[in-house]
Amino acid sequence: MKLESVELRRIKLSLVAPFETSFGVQTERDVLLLKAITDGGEGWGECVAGEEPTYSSEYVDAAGHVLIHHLIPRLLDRELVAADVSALLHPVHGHQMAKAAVEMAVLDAELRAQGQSFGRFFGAVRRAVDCGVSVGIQPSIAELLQTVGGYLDQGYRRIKLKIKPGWDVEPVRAVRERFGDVPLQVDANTAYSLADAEHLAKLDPFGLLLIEQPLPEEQVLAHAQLARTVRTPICLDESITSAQSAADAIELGACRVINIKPGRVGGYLEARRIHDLCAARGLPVWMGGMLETGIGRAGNVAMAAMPGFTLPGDTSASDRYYHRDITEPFVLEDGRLRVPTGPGLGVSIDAEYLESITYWKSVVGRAGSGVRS
Ligand code: OSB
Ligand code: MG
Repeated sequence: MKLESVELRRIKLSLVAPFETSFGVQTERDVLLLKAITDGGEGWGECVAGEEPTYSSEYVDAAGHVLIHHLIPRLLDRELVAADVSALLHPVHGHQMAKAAVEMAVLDAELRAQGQSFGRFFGAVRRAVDCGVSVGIQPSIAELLQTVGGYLDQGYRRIKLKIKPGWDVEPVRAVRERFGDVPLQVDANTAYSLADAEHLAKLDPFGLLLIEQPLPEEQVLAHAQLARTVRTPICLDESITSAQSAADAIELGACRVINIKPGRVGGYLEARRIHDLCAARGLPVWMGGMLETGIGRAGNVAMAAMPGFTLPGDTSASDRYYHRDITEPFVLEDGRLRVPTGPGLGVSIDAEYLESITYWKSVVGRAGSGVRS
């Protein structure tokens, strides 16, 4: 297959409610989307980088820049398949989210051309995946209980509470008291230090499924040390940026569970390697989320149907994020989302709506005669 050009666009989508984490509050998403134009048809990719470099060092302006100037030019006008992309991009350090977006677009084009779905390509073993929901930090315990109750009424099978110092033990206690033994976990997004070990151990009596990324991303060994004081299983998110870092973290005893986000690790193919590695080591994995539109959600839901994804993911329904998605909406059915079965991502883009929320576009490659923006 030959990649002839890539169309990049930025869209703005308001979130249905503000989403607060230990690193900030988000009220809208500014999403970078890619359309790969190949000699065998088109494919779509979504970049999960946020507007600011607060979850990781990546951010959407930088992702756009590195794609236009350093990544896409290495892929244009040569015979390639999606499996070649990461090796061709290897000389560029880092920028996993940008790399993941272009690999995804090429993979979608390839699978659409073959008439094969992402699910079939990944070896999906279920037609629908169990869904959890990530609940942001709330202004009060009362509002937290109302929000969690609403999601449970909708059928979500697992609740994840965002925590930070000052908002941790009390919200967990309140949710346990009100909602009993609902599957519950927490995510600190790196907000603690090893000195907080005794404090975090106060979460142990609540029988949480896991505590996600309590310490800074580079402090992998400290997570192993934390695990000597805290009995709740530690799950890593930010620290895992590749299959190599996953293997190292497991070997060190830094985590018993891994949150797989294809964007964070450089793409679906590397994410699949992490799934396989964890399956071989007996670690459960689950599909993370980055507030994706229907494009990213389609790929994530397909991958979450692989056998090792034994815990519910942060793969929530479209209406948990957006009033109107850019694809047909993903709808919760009995706490699950159905895995798309059509070719490639298996979703169609609402072109007219997409155009109406696009505020920037650029084409790299033949159709754009170089870089245009
Ligand atoms: O840490 O998992 C995280 C959203 C943005 C950035 C980081 C994270 C999250 C979420 C939301 O928790 C997951 C989702 O519903 O997409
Ligand atoms: Mg997380």
